[in-house]
Amino acid sequence: DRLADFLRGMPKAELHIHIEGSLEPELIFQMAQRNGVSLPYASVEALRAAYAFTNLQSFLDIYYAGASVLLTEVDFFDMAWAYFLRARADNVIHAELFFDPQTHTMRGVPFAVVINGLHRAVERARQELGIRASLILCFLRHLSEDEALATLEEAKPYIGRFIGVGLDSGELGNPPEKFARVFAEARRLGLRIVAHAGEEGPPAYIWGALDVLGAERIDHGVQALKDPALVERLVREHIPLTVCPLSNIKLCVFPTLAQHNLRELLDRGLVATINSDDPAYFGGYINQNYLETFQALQLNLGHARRLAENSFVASFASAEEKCRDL
Ligand code: ES4
Ligand code: ZN
Repeated sequence: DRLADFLRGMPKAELHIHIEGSLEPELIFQMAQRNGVSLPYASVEALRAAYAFTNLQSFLDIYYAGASVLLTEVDFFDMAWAYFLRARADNVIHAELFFDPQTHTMRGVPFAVVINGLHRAVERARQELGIRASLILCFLRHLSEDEALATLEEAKPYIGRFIGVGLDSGELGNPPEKFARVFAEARRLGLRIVAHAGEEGPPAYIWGALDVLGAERIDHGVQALKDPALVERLVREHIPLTVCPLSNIKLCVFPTLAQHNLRELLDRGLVATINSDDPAYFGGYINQNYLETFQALQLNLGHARRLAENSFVASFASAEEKCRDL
């Protein structure tokens, strides 16, 4: 229909995409074969069949297994390039990609291999696809703060190749306060700050992300509605939420898409955006997230314009770039 065509065609920004979560099963098997990595799944179909999650941790176990095939700079380039081709098809003109260096350095893959491969894809996406992209380094919150600090040290020679830092992986039991020192150092370096908070965790984790980490944007944040004082703060300070509807359903954060709170987030004046999170695992890229959410929540053309506008407002593009996007 006309609204669906409008959603597909409208220029948009994607602000919450884990590049390792864009690795499709076909590419996982291709890389396993060429790198001589053995997988605990017999086929693409067997791997896809394992994508039945009950919560965040049940997903993360398979997500880290999938990432184990990434060994060379070409692997990281190919993964990101495949994402950029999908992004172009969805009319994404600006993308901020999360990457998890610790998932790779822990396996002996040098930080330089990871960032150089991703950076080459970012450069080529700008030149050949007209997509403006940048990288955000995420610390794994199930690991220690000392390990995050060591990762930030390793990243310092490449500080020009990423724009900010984030915090991802298992949220419950790993509050923002655990990472106060590493985020203080990141702020001192002039990096932009985001954090996953309020996906499965309580509103207190969103407060912590803002007050302790200095987060400028909250990834997910859907639990904010449980705390009216927090909602007031997020609205007053225009703190964006990067919401990922299909992810929330696959990880059982909401029972069904019709019960998702995106419409209410928008109605309350929050700067909410729609994103794909881990599209290879959650059943769709960004346009699929828009289309299914609009259908389930009966959203309209006004919501579409607002969400696209929010995606550019919430981005880390420069003021001049935003002016052109809007
Ligand atoms: C993630 Cl959905 C989600 N939540 C937290 N950490 C993640 N890493 C990749 N996907
Ligand atoms: Zn995420």
